Amino acid sequence: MSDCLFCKIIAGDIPSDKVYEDDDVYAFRDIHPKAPTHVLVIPKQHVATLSDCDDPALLGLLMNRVRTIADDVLNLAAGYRIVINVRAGGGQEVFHLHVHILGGKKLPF
Ligand code: DGP
Repeated sequence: MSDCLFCKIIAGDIPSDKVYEDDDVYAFRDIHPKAPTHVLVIPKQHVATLSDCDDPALLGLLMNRVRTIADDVLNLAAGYRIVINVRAGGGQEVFHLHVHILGGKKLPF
């Protein structure tokens, strides 16, 4: 989608600190980290919000990649948190589905 910030990051039109990429997903460090490790995992297919995605295969693939990236790429062996903000009321600011991975310290509830 031409006016989507995260689609522009995937395309390389906006620079990002990439940690992982394959045919289906792209992962990069959040520009405003809320933890020592804060990475966003996004599907390459443009989906605006979780509520817009009625595709079990895509959501399963996304979660599978999240665990692979957290455990095998970021080595968050002590544990981590995943967050998906849904729509403005849920705190979503960028309308391209993304999973936050937060870790690198003991996280408060
Ligand atoms: P959310 O509130 O769930 O929509 O989270 C959006 C996140 O995206 C927020 O934590 C900041 C991050 N972000 C926004 N713009 C950029 C950018 O240009 N580059 C990077 N790396 N992260 C961004």
